[in-house]
Amino acid sequence: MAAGCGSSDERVATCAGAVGEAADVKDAFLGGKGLAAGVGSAVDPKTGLPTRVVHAASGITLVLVPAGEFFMGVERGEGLEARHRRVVKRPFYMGATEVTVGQFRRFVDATGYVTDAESGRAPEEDDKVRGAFVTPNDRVHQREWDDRASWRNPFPRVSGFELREDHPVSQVSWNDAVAFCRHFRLELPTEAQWEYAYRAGAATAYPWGDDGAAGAPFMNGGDESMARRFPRESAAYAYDDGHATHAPAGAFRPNAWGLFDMAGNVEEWTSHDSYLQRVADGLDERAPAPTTNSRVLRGSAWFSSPEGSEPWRRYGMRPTSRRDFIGFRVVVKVDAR
Ligand SMILES: [Ca+2]
Ligand SMILES: [Ca+2]
Repeated sequence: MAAGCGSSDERVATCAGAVGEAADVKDAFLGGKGLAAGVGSAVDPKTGLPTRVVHAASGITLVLVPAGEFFMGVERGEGLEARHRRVVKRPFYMGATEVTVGQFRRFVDATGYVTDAESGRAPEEDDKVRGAFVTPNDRVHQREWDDRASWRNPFPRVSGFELREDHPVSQVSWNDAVAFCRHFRLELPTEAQWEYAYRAGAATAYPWGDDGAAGAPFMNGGDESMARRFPRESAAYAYDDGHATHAPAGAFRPNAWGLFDMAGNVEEWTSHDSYLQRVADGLDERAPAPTTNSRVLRGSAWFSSPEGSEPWRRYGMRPTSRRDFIGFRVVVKVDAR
């Protein structure tokens, strides 16, 4: 619409009409999704959509991720992680942060939803019904089952931990994340959407360049604060980010597209229904039907290092799994052009 606008009176009139039409489409789209333009939002010239929106019912702020293409995976990788071109056909909105405890509480308050960890309806293992695997008080990497654990109490054995409303929600299964999304008419990102958004246009090994260590300011990881709190651990890297376990969402530097905590804090469920399959046609459609009882997690966690937070890393867990290092963020598809 911008090309040629203003070069004659007639064209100005045409362009004004186009602007009005785009605004109507934009408003209808946003309203239909329960979104409103966020404070300080700009307008994306390609779509006419605000670059920053708020989903009123959940309180989630989302940022506009442009359409485009990228190379997914890693050059030296094989099979599922092998480097391949990927097209993201449409822009989408993605949660600026992981879903927080407070946002998840809105869902629970509205629906009375009981998570897998609380109900035990989806056992993790035969003798592990209610609860979740948790971090012991003195170490991180040998988790123990605890039937008290849930999103309300993610670290029942870690003294001194105090849950905050702006912490990322954790101890939520894939089933719980999907229930949250269904209620609010949001979605989990596909693997392609997640990796594309994490890379944020960078063609380097990491979103912040080729030096993994330079990512420390972007993430809450397994730093010296973690090592001090858990005496049987050593820091995964030489840095003090000030947070021994979870950090409040959005506490570190965002990536180039305004997304926080893509590396670190909690790993994030994707919509990908199968760990084994990926869409092979180069497009960003949703994953094929489930073929395994496994779901894909993306991103790294509060015990990870920036070097270990490569964009291509993917992990498989059962849809019933819950951990204190697993959460999620949401996306909204953009249908308006
Ligand atoms: Ca930390
Ligand atoms: Ca994360």
